[in-house]
Amino acid sequence: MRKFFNVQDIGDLDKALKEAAEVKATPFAWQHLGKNRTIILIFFNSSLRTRLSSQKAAMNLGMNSIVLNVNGDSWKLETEMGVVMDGDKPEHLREAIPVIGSYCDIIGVRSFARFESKEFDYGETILRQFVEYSGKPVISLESATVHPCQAFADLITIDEYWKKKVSEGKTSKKRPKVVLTWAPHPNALPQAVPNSFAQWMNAADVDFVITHPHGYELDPAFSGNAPIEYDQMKAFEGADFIYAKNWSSYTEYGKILSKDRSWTVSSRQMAVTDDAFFMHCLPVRRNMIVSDEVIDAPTSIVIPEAANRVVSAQVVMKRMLESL
Ligand code: SN0
Repeated sequence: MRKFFNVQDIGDLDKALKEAAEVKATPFAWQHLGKNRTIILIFFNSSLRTRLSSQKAAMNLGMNSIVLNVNGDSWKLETEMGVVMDGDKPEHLREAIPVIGSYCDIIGVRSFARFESKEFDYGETILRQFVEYSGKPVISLESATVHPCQAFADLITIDEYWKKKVSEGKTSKKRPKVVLTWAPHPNALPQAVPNSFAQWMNAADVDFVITHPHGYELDPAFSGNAPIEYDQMKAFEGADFIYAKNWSSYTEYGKILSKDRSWTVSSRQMAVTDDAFFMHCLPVRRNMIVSDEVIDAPTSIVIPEAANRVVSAQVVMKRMLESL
């Protein structure tokens, strides 16, 4: 595997889920793969889970990891071509990327959408330069349009909890109903998490519904044919998994169109679900995205979901090491 951006990069999902279960059961069984190998994790933006779970996954595989916080402890990097570098950025990506590539075997990159230009963001301008100039396999650790390590961990979590629900005889459905719901937030957030979640759920064996206020339609390249239900209560009916997330508008790019707190996930909406599990990628703003009551309930699985970030990252790194 040379890159991990989209669901297609992981191939067959059943196979990937089986591999995830093996990695989870015996995390240290592939330490030989990472011996004398190094991953460099580059962060243009803040992180808690991605940084720690990626490092833990690398350690489980016997691999060294180096973390670089651009803007914090390195030179600020220029990302646009053809500019006169007379500002505050002493180094260009064009040199920095091949240098980073020469020090490692795999690269992970976090670079959020900047909302300065839709073309720059949706062209994945930064990530593509890493692919082009590093010569190394590249993992998106949430880039401008996607967060595949999160979506893979979400799929693993849904698979686990659905199997549990089926085995406990708590459902007679063939497939789980999974609902992605927009929820309010004070700031303009990227579409990367909902884009990837939609892309992965469209590829998975689930009934997938998206609900959001008008104007929050995602890029159809990611949302595909998933039904959009503008009535949140209707969307929640009979759901098995509620996946909450805020995002800013894609069509009115980067704009906040609503802060309507009636979209905050609370026991009012959860009451019409089929005793649904609550999910969120974290960090989550309590009582904006979700009420304390819902996130603190036994049906909230945000912590096991975050724990599975190690598993998804490890499967991806393992496959990359195997193909070196
Ligand atoms: C990021 C996002 O894409 O929405 C990362 C999620 C994994 N979230 C934030 O930036 C939240 C920041 C905030 O102010 O709550």
